[in-house]
Amino acid sequence: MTTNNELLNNWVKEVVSLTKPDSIYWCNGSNDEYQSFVEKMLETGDLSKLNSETFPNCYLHRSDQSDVARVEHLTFICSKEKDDSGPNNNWMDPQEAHEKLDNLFERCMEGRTLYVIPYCMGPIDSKLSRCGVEITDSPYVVANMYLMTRMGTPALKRIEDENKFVKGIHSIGDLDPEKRFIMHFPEEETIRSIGSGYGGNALLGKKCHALRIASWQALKENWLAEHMLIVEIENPSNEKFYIAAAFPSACGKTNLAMLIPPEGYEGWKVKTIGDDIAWLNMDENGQIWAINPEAGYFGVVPGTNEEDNENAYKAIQRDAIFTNVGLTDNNEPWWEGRLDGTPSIDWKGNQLEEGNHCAHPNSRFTVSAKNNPQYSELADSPSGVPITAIVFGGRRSELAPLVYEAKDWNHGVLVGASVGSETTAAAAGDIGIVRRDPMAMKPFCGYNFADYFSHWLSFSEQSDNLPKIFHVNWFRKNEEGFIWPGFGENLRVLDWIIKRCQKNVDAKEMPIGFLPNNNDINTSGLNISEETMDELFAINQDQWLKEMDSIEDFFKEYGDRMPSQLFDEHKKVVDSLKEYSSD
Ligand code: SAT
Ligand code: MN
Repeated sequence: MTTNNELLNNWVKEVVSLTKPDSIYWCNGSNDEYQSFVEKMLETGDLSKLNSETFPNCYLHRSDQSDVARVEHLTFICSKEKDDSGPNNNWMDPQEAHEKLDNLFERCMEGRTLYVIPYCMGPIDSKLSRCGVEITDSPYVVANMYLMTRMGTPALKRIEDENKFVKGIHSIGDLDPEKRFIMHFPEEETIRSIGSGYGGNALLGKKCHALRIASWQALKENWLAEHMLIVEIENPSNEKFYIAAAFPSACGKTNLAMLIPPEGYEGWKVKTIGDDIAWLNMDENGQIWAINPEAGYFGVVPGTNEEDNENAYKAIQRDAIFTNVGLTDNNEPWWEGRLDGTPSIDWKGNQLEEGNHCAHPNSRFTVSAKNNPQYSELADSPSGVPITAIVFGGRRSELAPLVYEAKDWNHGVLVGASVGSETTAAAAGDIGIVRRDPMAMKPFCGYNFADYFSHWLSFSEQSDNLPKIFHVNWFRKNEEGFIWPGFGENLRVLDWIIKRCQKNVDAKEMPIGFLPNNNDINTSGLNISEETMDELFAINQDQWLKEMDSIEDFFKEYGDRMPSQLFDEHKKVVDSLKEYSSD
């Protein structure tokens, strides 16, 4: 044992006696250790080495073919009271869940090594950070946790000082989808996951800890754990702004966080604080500060290229683990959207056949945040960064305009709570169906959404210094496809958002919120006509009234626990939509 901490030792002993591993290894988090894990996996075939001239220190992992995404139907919140988990979660009685899992975990590590990974979500020296320990039998998980979190000796030291940590037990089991479960016990601050090696199911620091368990803790302790990127934007006057933005999985959070200013925006600088998760805390002046609890990116590979998102592309040229991509004829990773290279082998390891995907649509890269050319040093700042604006968004081919601003915080909570998005490959299930995904937290809120909305609303009573709230939609379509060019051009929209926060520009008051006045979105240098901009901002009264009906139906699923303020906000929008005519 490498710790004197009794709590940790006793827990590890307990897990050992249940799972019966052949050996136990405590991770120290060093680079040598990472390399030794890589070597081990190269031997077992868990990893293969990619072209070391063009992709130095990069590896390919092929997962089991049934294990390529999160599995929401097998993910449970096992709170003592069913209602605390809410209609937004699957629930199981904690005792029943533990019994079920004890059976599945029994002897599951026979013949394997049990790895103990102490980790810290957030900068090691930040009081906003929280620690956890993940026990796993997967070397792939250890290697990914090395890239994604601050793990090893410094985290263990903090755990010993605090005598407190979130407990995560993971085993790949026998990868049988019938015996796959991702269970959370919020009152025990415990996570138990078996049967999957996929990121969100197995890297327990990420969605399981930093969102599901942390959101529960945040409710009790008056902060917020959110599915948000954090981006730093400096304008030519050297003023800095920090924007936190929530979009569902695979809707471009990583790209927005790593945005490259387009032509005409010389003098602007963009840096990344985080690409997936933000922990938001209010200070004594009512200002919200955010930290990124993670230290690396687990990003969608397809679509990554040097034209659309050069930073992401550069970040994965070295020291990256690729999961479920294809291969070129010269052993480079290949994916749909790569601009060069000849695809040859698909993600399953077979000769690529016409009509098949080369990379899996949810293939991922894992890479340290420090590989990002625009990495912000402030990602390591213990106090975090002060948030200027909060942005919500979804993937909507119709309805939602390019951008609008909520009228105030409570209306902004309605806007966030109403987010709808077309489903993507990040979760198992049908793709392209609109579903409600409040604050992009549907798969990740560890408690009842009704309580979550109340918690969000409570901030307006505590501060009059809160960020402004906006909604964006990069994905509106016409007959020709996506109307807005997206990627770096999205800075044009953030530019307007910042001007609104600085009170530098007026806006049109519409039933759904404030919309930019004509020509206030800078489109100079963009090949986009005024008519097309009008299309991007068109508000269709009928469609919006239907949308508001569907939002109300969704809210009603949450019954009496729902805060009445949210219905008041909803009614205000509906009343004003009824008065509004599109022509
Ligand atoms: O859940 S993951 O973190 O693996 C990916 C995602 O859906 O955001
Ligand atoms: Mn995510």
